Amino acid sequence: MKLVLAIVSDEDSRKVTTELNVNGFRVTKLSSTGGFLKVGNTTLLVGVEDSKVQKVIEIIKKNTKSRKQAISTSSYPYGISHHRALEPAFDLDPGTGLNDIFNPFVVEVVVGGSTIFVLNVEKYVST
Ligand code: 2BA
Repeated sequence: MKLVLAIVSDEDSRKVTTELNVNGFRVTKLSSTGGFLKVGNTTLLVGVEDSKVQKVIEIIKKNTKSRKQAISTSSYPYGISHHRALEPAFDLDPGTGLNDIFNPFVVEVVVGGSTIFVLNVEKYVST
């Protein structure tokens, strides 16, 4: 048995859980918060036989979509502005190279449709 742990956006969570239920999968939904953006997302727990893991992943992928989210560099730690995932949307001091030191600027982050982990389950008890 496996535990599929999937982090999805709040916007997609209803659709995903409904589709999983309709296909016979039991789901637990947890409210979670992304460590980077500090905004709410949803963590889904799905306990499933090994042979059905791929089906669960397909349903999650089919019912989630990636989104762009704009954030200000002033709201995350120094140094992260150089990360590959962050593209400046506009620069307050073009050409000076000082922009990310003295002026916060807005960057867009692509938040994936889903982040999925598949864990081995040692024991499953349901009473
Ligand atoms: P957050 O941690 O809020 O991250 C939101 C998005 O910000 C990420 O999207 C990624 O595009 C970007 N990001 C995250 N950390 C970054 C960093 N250090 N530097 C630059 N950009 C960064 P996703 O990768 O699609 O992740 C969406 C959410 O899934 C995350 O929200 C987090 O809650 C969860 N997640 C993703 N990978 C994880 C992992 N390896 N372990 C635990 N949770 C994870």
